[in-house]
Amino acid sequence: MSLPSDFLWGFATAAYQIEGAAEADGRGPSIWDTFSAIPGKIADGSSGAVACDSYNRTKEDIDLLKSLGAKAYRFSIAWTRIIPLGGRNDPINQKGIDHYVKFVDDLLEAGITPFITLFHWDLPDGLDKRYGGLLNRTEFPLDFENYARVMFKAIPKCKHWITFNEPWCSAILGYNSGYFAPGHTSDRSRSAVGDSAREPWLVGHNLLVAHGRAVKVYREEFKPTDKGEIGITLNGDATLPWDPEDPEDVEACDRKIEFAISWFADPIYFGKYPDSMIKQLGDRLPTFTEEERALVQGSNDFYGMNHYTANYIKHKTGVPPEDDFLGNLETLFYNKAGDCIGPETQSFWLRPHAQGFRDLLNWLSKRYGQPKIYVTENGTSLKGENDMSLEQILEDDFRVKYFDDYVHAMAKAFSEDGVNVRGYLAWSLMDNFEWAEGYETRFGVTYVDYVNDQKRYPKKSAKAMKPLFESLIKKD
Ligand code: PNW
Repeated sequence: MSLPSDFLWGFATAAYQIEGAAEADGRGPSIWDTFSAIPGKIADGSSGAVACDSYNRTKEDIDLLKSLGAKAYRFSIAWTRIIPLGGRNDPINQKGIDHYVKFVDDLLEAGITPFITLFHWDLPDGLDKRYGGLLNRTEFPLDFENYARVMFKAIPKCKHWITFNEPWCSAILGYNSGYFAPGHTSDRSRSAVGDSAREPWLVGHNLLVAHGRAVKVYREEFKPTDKGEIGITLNGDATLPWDPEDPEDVEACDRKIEFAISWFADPIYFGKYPDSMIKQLGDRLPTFTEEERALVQGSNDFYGMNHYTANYIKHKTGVPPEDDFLGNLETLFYNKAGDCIGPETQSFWLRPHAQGFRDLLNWLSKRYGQPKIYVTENGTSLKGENDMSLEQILEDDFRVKYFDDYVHAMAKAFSEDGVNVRGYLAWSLMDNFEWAEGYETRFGVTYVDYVNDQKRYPKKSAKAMKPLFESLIKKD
């Protein structure tokens, strides 16, 4: 079992989750600033206004990465720092650009390869107010294209670009459950703005087209000289049948992955939506115009894979349209025989099951013709971590085991199954604003003391990463 000698490993974060400094240097508000301010939306009533204060601690963060031996770092750019109002005719904020240019210079100086995510959910609020943000099929892709071009031009030294992080989350959690910004949902108990049955599919479509536009710009205007690569990051859980004897449960396992991953990956690799989605959603799923299809098909230089957990899948029949985003099935942590998929964590949706990672890597590789894969997120929260003493927190054996199991599963996928996985970014470099869960759920390999000056303390899992990868990566 091994990984190739040029394998890139490191850690990942996202702007709104770590930067803080919400008012600094001309930053504009994003939909997450607006959403966090609404009482009841964030578990602990918090926001990303201060977070880990990483905007002001770039040196400290780079020193941390260096001390952990990281070869790569994935972070996102806050669009609101670059174009505070968001649009293609709105003013550009040079101070925001300068910040990220310097950050990349400093990373490279430290020998760390940057992976930049252009959009990790913090849409400029101005665009949401002006034309409905991600719902706008004509304006949004053009404004994203413009912002992407500004960044490609500013940072030619970055060789790994990710357009969107987890469009599934923006579409479903933002426009179906309302659990994420901008909080659209038809659920009357959760404020009932928007149309959960239709909006998510339009948002997904618009994100795909915006991705395609940015990729076209990169390939035509920058890639020939900069020689970098660009792709999208998709989230997806592994699936196992609730009853392995029931062909409908077995079939539902693929359908679940299609509704999470193939929703985006099929148009990107094949130029069309999966049949299972067309069948279930009918005319609620937009159809590609010829121009849109041409933009989207073939638009990945690599596949960015975010992966955390697995579920047992039980098929269903006849669900109402507002509840069908999973693909007419139930996701469970127990199977028919009563086996449990994995131990509890602090996140209701996450239970470790490393074999699922290997299986899903194989599933992706087979369906999409062995694309180059970067694992752009993988990690876990830990049950009750927020209530432990610092001493206990720093001994996070549960997380050490999670990474050990998952990274070994990935190394087997590479060396025994022939999956072309070339990089791995653990989520996350440090504890941070865990969206609707606030600060009580911690995903960091580094503990952040939010009460005492955001001080960072690497946990055992942070220090375990270098020896883990060194034991697997082949020497030249
Ligand atoms: C990812 N779910 O999000 C994100 O890319 C990160 O920003 C985030 O901090 C990390 O995973 C840990 O949650 C997800 O509810 C958030 O299924 C929620 C879900 C999945 C992924």
